[in-house]
Amino acid sequence: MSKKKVLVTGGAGFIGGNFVQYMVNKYPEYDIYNLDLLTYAGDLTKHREIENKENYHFVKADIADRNTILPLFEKEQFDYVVHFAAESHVDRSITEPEIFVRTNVLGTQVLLDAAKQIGIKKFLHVSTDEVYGELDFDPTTFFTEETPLQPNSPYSASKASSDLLVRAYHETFGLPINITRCSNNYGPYHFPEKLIPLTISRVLNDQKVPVYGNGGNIRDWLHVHDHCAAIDLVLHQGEVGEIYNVGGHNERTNLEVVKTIIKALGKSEDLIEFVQDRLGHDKRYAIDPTKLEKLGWKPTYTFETGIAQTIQWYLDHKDWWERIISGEYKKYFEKQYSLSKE
Ligand code: NAD
Ligand code: TDX
Repeated sequence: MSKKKVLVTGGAGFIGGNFVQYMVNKYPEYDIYNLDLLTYAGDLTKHREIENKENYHFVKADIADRNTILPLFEKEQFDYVVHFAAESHVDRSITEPEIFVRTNVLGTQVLLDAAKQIGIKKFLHVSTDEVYGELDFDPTTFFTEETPLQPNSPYSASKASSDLLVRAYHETFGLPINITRCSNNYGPYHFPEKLIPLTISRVLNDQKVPVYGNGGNIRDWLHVHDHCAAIDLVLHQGEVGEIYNVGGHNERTNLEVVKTIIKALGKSEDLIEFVQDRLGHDKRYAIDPTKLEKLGWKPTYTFETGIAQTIQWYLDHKDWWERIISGEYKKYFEKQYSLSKE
């Protein structure tokens, strides 16, 4: 019997990269194809330990390039698609929205056409809780799969648009799909433009940490390894056409997150600098994961165990993030933030 072929888009990024490693190691009987354009957020050095394995393959391609994607699907006849590739940073979507529409909306539509053309067994679209908009600070309210879509940033609007296209390909063409919507991920290989790795890397370098507004906005944190297990479960056991929220009841204010990291690294809270708030900054995200739990998912990390593991990982992999925060990232950082003297 021939091996099952799984196409993972965005497998050089943060979550897709962790998922590729998880799948290559867990399923030697599958061929895992990592398709990635290698934008600023893509990096293949993270795959040194798996890159020579027989069941790992890399394809450099743009998901929005129909002339490449359609023939690739015809040639490889993938069984499953797990779609992570996206522009993922909210702040960048505020300064440069256009690329978010091209990659997240058009790119998803090209993949859907390709998947339809070859009769894919399952198209799993990785989305975000940000498509639901924001919650207020009432701790008894949560996003469920029934919460109406009300995206507030160009990023979340582009993700919601892609979700609707995925749903429409299921309704119109019977494409076997799932959509997962997860809360904020953190863990190994998180790109240091995002709050947690940005804080760890800057605190380790005794640099100021920019906190937007008063730091009171709340995010629900999910360790990336728990997210990978959730996607594996939905891919294999998710009911076709269904949406599953992924989150682990780990709500923290941004200020709590930053202070936790500073304390763990034995540094001073004087490193915190309150800066101008993000435009349209969503107040609070919080996921109700009951539907996924009924399918059999349970997170293995609490925020405390997960953040300790993550901080240790950044201490052990300084070479990885130091290389990233030199180069193009430096220019981005200077443009995005104006901080007092470092
Ligand atoms: P990331 O920015 O770290 O990685 C994105 C990857 O996609 C990169 O490797 C990049 O090179 C690739 N890519 C970008 N444009 C491409 C294109 N046109 N063609 C092919 N590849 C392209 O993102 P992430 O944080 O790993 O997020 C992965 C997915 O999960 C995204 O769809 C995001 O919306 C979703 N998500 C992320 C989080 C989070 O907390 N990071 C939470 C919820 C949902
Ligand atoms: O410098 C900062 N200071 C700050 O206070 C940055 C980068 C962020 N923040 C705040 C904004 C948010 O309230 O921290 C919180 C987390 O910010 P990000 O790490 O940028 O994540 P967020 O905007 O919540 O979006 C993330 O989770 C949902 C991912 O980047 C998205 O791809 C995902 O869909």
